[in-house]
Amino acid sequence: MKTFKKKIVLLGDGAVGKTSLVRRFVFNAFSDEYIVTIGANFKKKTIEYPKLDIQLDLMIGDLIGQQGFENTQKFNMRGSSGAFIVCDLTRKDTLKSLDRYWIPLLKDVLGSVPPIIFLANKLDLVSPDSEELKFFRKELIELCEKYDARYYLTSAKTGENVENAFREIGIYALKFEPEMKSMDSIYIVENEISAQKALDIFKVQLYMELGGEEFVNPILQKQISDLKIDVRGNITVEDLKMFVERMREIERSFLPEEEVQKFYIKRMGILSRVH
Ligand code: G3D
Ligand code: MG
Repeated sequence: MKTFKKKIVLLGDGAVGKTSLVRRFVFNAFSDEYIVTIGANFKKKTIEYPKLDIQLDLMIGDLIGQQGFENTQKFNMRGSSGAFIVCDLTRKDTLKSLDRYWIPLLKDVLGSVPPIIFLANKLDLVSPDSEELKFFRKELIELCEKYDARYYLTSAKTGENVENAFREIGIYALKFEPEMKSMDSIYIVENEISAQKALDIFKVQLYMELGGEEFVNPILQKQISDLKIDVRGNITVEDLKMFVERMREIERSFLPEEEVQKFYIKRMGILSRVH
């Protein structure tokens, strides 16, 4: 049996059920031995396709809690060969961001639109003949035509269609090779940026400069909580200044001074654009 390895991501508004879908798929059908945490939000699961005589190690990225952090999202999408774009059947507004926000972002990062499956989740909460369901079906059919995609109505709660959807995206992912663009060519720093955007850029720079989320996230988390920065609410220029100073001190403990200064100057440059 030949083994392949692919990465996919789940995208969509907060609370549509991304984490629950991953949990349902990864923890339900296999024992814990198959679960390896790759990064903070990545899970791995092996899918077997006996008829094709292959198995697929699927890396599943759940872009949790990063709404508004566009560059972090782009960083996490890199190298993906497929995407689930998830909406919530109980909230019509969750359909809006699907093609307006998520698909352009995917295209930006991967060079072209990868195989997509739309998931309309929380099927257990809507009745089969409801208006909502009719509305969603109609919208989803249109989206699928536009992007040559498929859709599933799922429930992370009952498990309905969850495994089917993952098995299917796995097959599509085998056929797609993402472009590996450098992060510098992916993110653009405008002349005037918000404080949140600056923090988002700092995060991605740290990922690239210090080597990945697994190492960087705990460091970041600690500084953000020590400095009492409210990442979901109001980030101030003062917060960012403290953050930049602090990162300089931290980096001094493991990087040569030359590197430390280079990063510091880069961050101060970003900071000067915050309005
Ligand atoms: P997210 O990762 O997209 O942000 P979560 O979403 O997986 O954290 O789910 C958000 C909430 O929706 C959770 O409820 C979760 O239990 C619920 N949920 C997810 N999928 C389903 C589903 O298919 N059916 C139902 N009934 N609920 C679902 P809480 O209350 O924990 O915030
Ligand atoms: Mg989540």
